[in-house]
Amino acid sequence: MKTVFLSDAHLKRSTDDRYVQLLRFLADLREGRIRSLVDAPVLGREKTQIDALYILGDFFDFWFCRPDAIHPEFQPVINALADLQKDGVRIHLCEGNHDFFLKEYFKDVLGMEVFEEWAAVDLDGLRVLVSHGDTADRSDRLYLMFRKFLRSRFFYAIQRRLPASLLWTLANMTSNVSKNLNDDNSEYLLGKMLSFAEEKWRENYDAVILGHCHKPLLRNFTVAGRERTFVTLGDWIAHYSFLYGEDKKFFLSFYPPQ
Ligand SMILES: [Mn+2]
Repeated sequence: MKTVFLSDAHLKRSTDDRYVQLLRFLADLREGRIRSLVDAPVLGREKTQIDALYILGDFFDFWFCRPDAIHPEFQPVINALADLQKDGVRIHLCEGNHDFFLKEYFKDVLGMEVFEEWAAVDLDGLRVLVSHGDTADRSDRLYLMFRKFLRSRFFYAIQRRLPASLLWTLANMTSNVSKNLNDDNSEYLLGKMLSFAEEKWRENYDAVILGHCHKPLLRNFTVAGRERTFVTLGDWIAHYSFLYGEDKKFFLSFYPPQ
């Protein structure tokens, strides 16, 4: 099983650098090119056709779209995902704190897999937990309540009654004022995520893969005689990072920007 994981592209405008780089990356995946340390020296081959792509949240900077009203800026990247899917790559999307209500389009229309918070995946016999990670800090009750409200039927009904163009404008405004993760904040989050992973080792997971904190990190631990892997995927804003998994091994990689 050859798998690529990424998160936190926060796509907004198709002319943004992160968006352009990501489209190039997806086109490379289609060609079987993974341009980074992953390829030739490590695995000894030139082409790597992947089996699955996991997008672990905040892929879009906002997502208030209906099957009949997709934000035009998102169409190029949606086409790129659909192309990969046509080639036989299974696309899995986890919702993030910026993009939710994804099922209606990605699952019901495009037939991709969508999960709202987390999923347990079997990768070559490894038990892997994948999630955006915004719920890893269980002590942040206020955030968890707000999250619940945003995903409630009530909020769903409200946003369905507003014209899509108005929602996009509002979403754009709120995402512009929402503060960026600073270093302290992201260190704190990382600590919470590691504790979350330790809990999961006790539930016999072999790997925990999260997004959200925007730090690219891979650490291996031996717990109860077994190797466990903890990964935070980084982002496509500053790092262009992704994780490649094959045959029970994980490689944290960086896409060379052009
Ligand atoms: Mn996030």
